Amino acid sequence: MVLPHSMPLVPLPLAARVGDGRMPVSEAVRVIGDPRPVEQLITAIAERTGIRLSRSDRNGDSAGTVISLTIDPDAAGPEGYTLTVGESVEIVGGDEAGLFYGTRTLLQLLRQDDEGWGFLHSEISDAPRFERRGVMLDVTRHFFTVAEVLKFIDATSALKFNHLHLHLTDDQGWRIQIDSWPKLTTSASQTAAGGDPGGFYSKAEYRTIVEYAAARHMIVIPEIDLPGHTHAIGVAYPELVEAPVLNDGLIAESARLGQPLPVQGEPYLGWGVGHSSVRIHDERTYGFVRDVVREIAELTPGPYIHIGGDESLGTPQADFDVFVERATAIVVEQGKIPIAWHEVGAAAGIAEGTIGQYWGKTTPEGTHAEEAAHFVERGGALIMSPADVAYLDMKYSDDFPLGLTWAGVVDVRRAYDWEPTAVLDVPEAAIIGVEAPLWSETTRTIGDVEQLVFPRAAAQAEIAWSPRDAPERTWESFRARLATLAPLWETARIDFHRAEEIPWTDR
Ligand code: TNX
Repeated sequence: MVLPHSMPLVPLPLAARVGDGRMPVSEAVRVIGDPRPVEQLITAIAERTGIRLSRSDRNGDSAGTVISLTIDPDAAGPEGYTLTVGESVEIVGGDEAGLFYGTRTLLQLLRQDDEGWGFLHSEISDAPRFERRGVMLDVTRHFFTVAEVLKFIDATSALKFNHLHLHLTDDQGWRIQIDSWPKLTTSASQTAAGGDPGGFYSKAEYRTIVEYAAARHMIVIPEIDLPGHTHAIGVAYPELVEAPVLNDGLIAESARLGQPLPVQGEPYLGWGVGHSSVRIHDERTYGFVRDVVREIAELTPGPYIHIGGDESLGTPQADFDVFVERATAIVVEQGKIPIAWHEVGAAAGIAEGTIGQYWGKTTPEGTHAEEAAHFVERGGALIMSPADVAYLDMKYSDDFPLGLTWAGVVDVRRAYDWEPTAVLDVPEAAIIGVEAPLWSETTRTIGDVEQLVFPRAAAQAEIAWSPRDAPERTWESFRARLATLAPLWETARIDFHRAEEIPWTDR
């Protein structure tokens, strides 16, 4: 039997020895280092245990039991760290992010037994496999408040995710303030799927999210989905969009779900796709795109802007190609690197260096693999989000109350058992990492979101972070280690799904 606490770590570190002994936690333990990581760690330990450690500056007395936090680029690579728990705790980050990840590992080593709280003795040396480890939150089909997004950042950065992709615009609502086109928020933000209330982030609120994420070493990637998924733009500015194009799939699906069909200029409350498009042969459209991208770029310290590009089913291919070539060029002109869903790779002249996001299946269908490969030919790279394993909005089982099934039914094991470099026929180096998207058609509350995201996001975190060939990179090891996250998620009030596949522990 695998002892539940033999190594309570997810994602699996590069090299780790975790022993049976513990370093007891008490108010006498002092944390030494730079103010921000020290304060973050003290707060997290207090939330979990009720014990508030003291801080002392580096020049202070170093006698007694300490947790020391330092940075030394010679000790570990980017985002890497070393961690030792013995008489004291020493974490050395290769950089600030590495130090942060070392403290996230330490929080997983923090355990309660009959004698109280302690850190498990250990010796760890760690660094990520992929530079990109992302999650996506769709705040459009349903809107989530700033406080809810910050909680989501806490929970996902604890799994060492380093990018948060926000799907900010779609048919059901526009969620970000744009000063040059004010009706996007005064009018097109008010609704959500199923007639639920909408909402939007003011620029100040959006900056709060970006800064909170940055303090946890997460880069926010804003997505403005174009040229399709744009029905809401037409609620505010009818002159920018085409009349809805009703495809057979949309008509059948809407009838099955009892949802209304889109009507030009009126809010769309269903979740059918592929019916909307901006006007591709009207110069006003490009003025709009330029204004939006410029204002979003101003709000974005990170290097990327995502321009969508998925499911433009009613748009003729030649028009689609013209549009995405121009849209990717506008992102570059505003000083950012474009990211786009893989369909955009169909266009010959996308901006050089555009990053593609593959959301086809693990066995690619139709033209998906070719489209993805074209980003690499254009000097870009690929993020892997195969829908049949990495989509967090698929149901865990046929009878799970939340989620969709179009890409499959994805239990935790299925979410864990895939390899990012084995899906497409491109050089391994072109795969920069993994992103796990949560689409919010069926999630009306952040609790619903958490049910779908946790625990499966932990599987994607391990695929993105952990070495491919480590002996513990197995389903049996993962499920035993994953089980130990339950008390951490309980403390953080994360409404995770207690999947039956996992032998959950309570401390
Ligand atoms: C496909 S994935 C979509 C979204 C839906 C999602 C639901 C992608 C790029 N487009 O519009 O929300 O499926 O799983």
